[in-house]
Order: sequence, then structure tokens, then C-alpha cells
Amino acid sequence: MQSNARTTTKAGDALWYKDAILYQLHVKAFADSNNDGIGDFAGLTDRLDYVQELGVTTLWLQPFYPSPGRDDGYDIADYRRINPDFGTMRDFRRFITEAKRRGLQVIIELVVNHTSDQHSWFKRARRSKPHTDARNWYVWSDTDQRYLGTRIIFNDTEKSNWAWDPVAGAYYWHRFFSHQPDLNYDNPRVLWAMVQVMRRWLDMGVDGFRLDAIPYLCEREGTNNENLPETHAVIKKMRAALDASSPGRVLLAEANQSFPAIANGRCSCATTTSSRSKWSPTSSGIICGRPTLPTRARGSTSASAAGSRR
Ligand SMILES: [Ca+2]
Ligand SMILES: [Ca+2]
Repeated sequence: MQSNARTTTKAGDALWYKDAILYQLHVKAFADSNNDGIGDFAGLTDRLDYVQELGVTTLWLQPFYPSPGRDDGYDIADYRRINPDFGTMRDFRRFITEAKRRGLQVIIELVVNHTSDQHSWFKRARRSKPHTDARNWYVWSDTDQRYLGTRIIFNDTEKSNWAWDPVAGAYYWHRFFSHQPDLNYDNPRVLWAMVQVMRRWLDMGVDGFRLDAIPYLCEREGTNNENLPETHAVIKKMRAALDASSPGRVLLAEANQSFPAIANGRCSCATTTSSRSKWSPTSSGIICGRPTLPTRARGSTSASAAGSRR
């Protein structure tokens, strides 16, 4: 399976993303094969000819993982499986096979900054003793007064970036909804686990990842906790891991940060904007597979970002 997937990717065309025409979709909302009211992979597969006729070269799938559905699937409860409402792993493999048969690339969404509070990693962490490895998969504190220089992104619903967990007896950090605890990228096991998740999907034939909420990976006191050098270091490690095992795959990042911060060479992946921070000249729309940024691909990514939920 692994070798087939890799040989059917445009492995010899490392710059395939430069002139890619992306079509972003939610599997659940695209095509329903069994008339249960929920789109699914079988339905999407049946309509690949239509997608191809549009001139699309790359599909960008929004999250399709098991999820309690409190943030449209961006609250992932299991990175390694398919939401059963959307089909089975067999359906996913058939979708990849049929996409490859038509020469279509597939990028899947991966939310790496945080998980659902229903993820087994968080369930384990909150039950573990303070300062143990299992607890430290997330960002904990005895007080909600750390990182006070950090803005609240979802300020229409959240009053703090900290939430009290009665199970752990501590506060946990969340840049988004309080049911989405931030993973702790100061714990190398977290990065290792996420790279394993990436490899799982790469081995199944996907051509890259759209990395949600990528500016917020690391936290440091006295900063705004966005776009930190430590976060770029993590992304570069992700990029290096992909290059080592799966050359030619792309990272496409939601990076709603100012362009100079990205253009100074700290970016290790492509960027798209957030719908919560409208597209502007200071927002970059760059897609790249390498740390060195190309310039000619900006238009294609800005177009792909136009329909982004985030
Ligand atoms: Ca269905
Ligand atoms: Ca974070």
C-alpha cells in the first residue's frame, strides 16, 4: 500500500503545488452516497470526474476525523481514523486510489495546535499526575494569570485562554474554544506523535496537509504567543520529517500573521488566511514545499483560501 501510494504521487515533480488549482471541500457537505443526509467519501469518489472537469488539480479536504462536532470537525478526537458518518478507511483508500487515477492531488486538513477535549491524549493527561510525561502533552498551570499578553481569538465565546479542569485540578491553555486544549509542543513526544499521524496519512497517499492554527504552537511568557521562533522551529522539524520520508509533499498553513514575519525566512510551509482575519495585503497567501518561499504561487493559494471557514 505504501509503495503504491508513493509511486502514484507526482514524486518526480517536486514543484507540483506551484500551479495547483485547489478545490476546498467538506466531505460531509459535498455528496451523500447513501441518502442519510451526510456527505461521505463514497459520494465524493463518485463525483471525482465532475471535480476533474472543473479543471481542479488538487483537493483540500476539511477535517473528516472522529469528532464531537463542537467546532465543525476542527475539534479532533482521533487523528488516525475517519468519522464513521463519512465512511470507512476502505472508502478513504478507494477515494485516494480514484483520485490518483485521475491525476488529482489530495491535501488533508490537520489541526496540530490543539485537540478535542475528547481525545484520548487529553483524557490521559487530565488523569495523570502533575509534571508527568502524560500530563505534559498539554499546557497546564496552577493559575490563570500566565501569558496575559495573549489575545483571546474567539472573544465572542471565551473569556480567557485558560480553562479550569476539575479532573486535573489545574488550568489548561486553549487558544480557541475551551473544549480544544492546546497540545504542548515543548514536549518532544507531542511532535513525534504528530509526525506519526502525518506519516500514517502520507503512507495512504495524501500529498500534504493544510495545517490549521499553525501560528499558535508554542507559548512563551512576555510575548503575544503568536508566530514565535519556537513555533517556527517546530514547523521546520515537521518539514524535515516530511522531506526525509515523503519528498514532494506540501504543508499548507493557516498563518494569519503579518507578511514581514513570514518573508524574513522563518516560514517552513505555505500559508493561508483565516476567515476571522479577513484577507488583506498584510496577510500572505503562499504555498510552498520548501523553506525558501516561491513568489509565483501566491495567487493560487489566495484563491483557495477564499472559501476557508477559518
Ligand atoms: Ca451519507
Ligand atoms: Ca499552542
